[in-house]
Amino acid sequence: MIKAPDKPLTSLVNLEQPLSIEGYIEAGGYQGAEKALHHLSRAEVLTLVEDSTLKGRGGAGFPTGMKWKCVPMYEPGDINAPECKYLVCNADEMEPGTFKDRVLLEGVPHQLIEAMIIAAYTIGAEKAYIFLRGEYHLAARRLQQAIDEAYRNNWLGEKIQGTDVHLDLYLHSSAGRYICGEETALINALEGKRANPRAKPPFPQFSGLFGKPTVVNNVETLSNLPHILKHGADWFKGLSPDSDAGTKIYAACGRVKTPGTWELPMGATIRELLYDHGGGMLDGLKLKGLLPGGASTDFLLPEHLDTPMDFNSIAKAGSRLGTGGLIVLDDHNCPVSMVLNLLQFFAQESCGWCTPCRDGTPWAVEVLSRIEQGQGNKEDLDTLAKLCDFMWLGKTHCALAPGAVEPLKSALKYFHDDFEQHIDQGCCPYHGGH
Ligand code: L3W
Repeated sequence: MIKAPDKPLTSLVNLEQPLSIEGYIEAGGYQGAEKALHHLSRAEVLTLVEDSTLKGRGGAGFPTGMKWKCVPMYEPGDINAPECKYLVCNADEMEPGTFKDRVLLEGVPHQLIEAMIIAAYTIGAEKAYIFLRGEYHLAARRLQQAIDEAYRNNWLGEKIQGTDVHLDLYLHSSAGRYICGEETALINALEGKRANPRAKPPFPQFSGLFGKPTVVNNVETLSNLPHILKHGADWFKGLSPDSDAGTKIYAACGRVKTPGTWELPMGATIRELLYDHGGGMLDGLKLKGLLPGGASTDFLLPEHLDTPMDFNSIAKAGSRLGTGGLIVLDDHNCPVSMVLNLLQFFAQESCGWCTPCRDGTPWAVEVLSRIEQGQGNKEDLDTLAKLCDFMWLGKTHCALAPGAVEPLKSALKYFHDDFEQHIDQGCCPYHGGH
């Protein structure tokens, strides 16, 4: 009888030396894939994943089963069937303040490969790609080593473990742009094109890589699959007391005592993360605000500390769970300077396709720089508010500019006095000007 782990994603993580395929199998690895390939039909695996209510962990929280269900399925011999379908793992982890997938990529690469076998089998893909952040060199080495081991042990390639299932898995290291984390930009990059996002619809499940049905899932999302297969949908739902099932790899960074990552039941509160795991603020500093899920989320305040870190609760508090990586702002750090720093990142990473993003993000940088240097005026605050509207959802080609707006808009709301003080005092009250 296998004991079901309460931290399934990270229980086999070893960042010094990840398990070889033999070690992973000895620890119960590849049993989920074995069950799927030998004992369950594609439709049964899909039902299991739908029943688990697993939601995407890359930032948007889209239900995984629903995404897979969109992929057209064909009977053998159907002349309308595309000659190829693809599975892509989005491992382009570049969101500022987000380093959760890295733990899984470096610490337990076989878990991801097993997960991809299960996902590819379910959607009927025979080719799969891991699109990896360019700077993740150690992860690249460890993943390639694990892929080679999986081929040697017939967990990849032809007739996997004596079945009719075939899967080729390729590792692709990104040339290094944040926008490649957007699934359609990622697909363009894989095709060797400039990484501009495509218009959606069509969603990749219908027309993705090389125009074929393609599923793109995040590393953490996929890594849940072996465990759901092994222990079932009810076990997965029971991991969390919350409406969102499973665990979540949360993180905290900023001036906290012990920054890091922790796998906890979905719905752990911000307070638990920050104080029980992150050790609280460094001595002498007070919490002023935080971004709950990477740089492209709205600020929350100390009054939100008891909010559960799940999709609905964080949305009700006025932000997004995003990647679950807290970026903490303390009372000795200038919020204007922090938002300027984030906007500089987004301006640099804009693909330049649509006007609101191409022109709006550098414009916001210009205005924020002026305010931070003590050369701003009251009209600049109106300009920033107008820019937030100009770059909002529905007016842009993809989510990059609206993501950039989230910390800016919420900083203007919550830290308005700080903006005013810069203007009134003619310098940064935190840094005393430049
Ligand atoms: C079929 C529909 N499929 C949506 C699918 C869609 C995609 C998934 C989520 O951005 C966010 C972004 C970042 N029929 C569908 C459908 N889908 N409607 O569901 O789609 P979407 O458009 O809601 O989001 P997205 O474009 O995937 C993700 C935010 O995450 N973020 C950034 C994370 C960054 C990383 C990283 O560093 N790699 O994870 C943090 O919050 O701003 O808003 O698959 O096809 N009707």
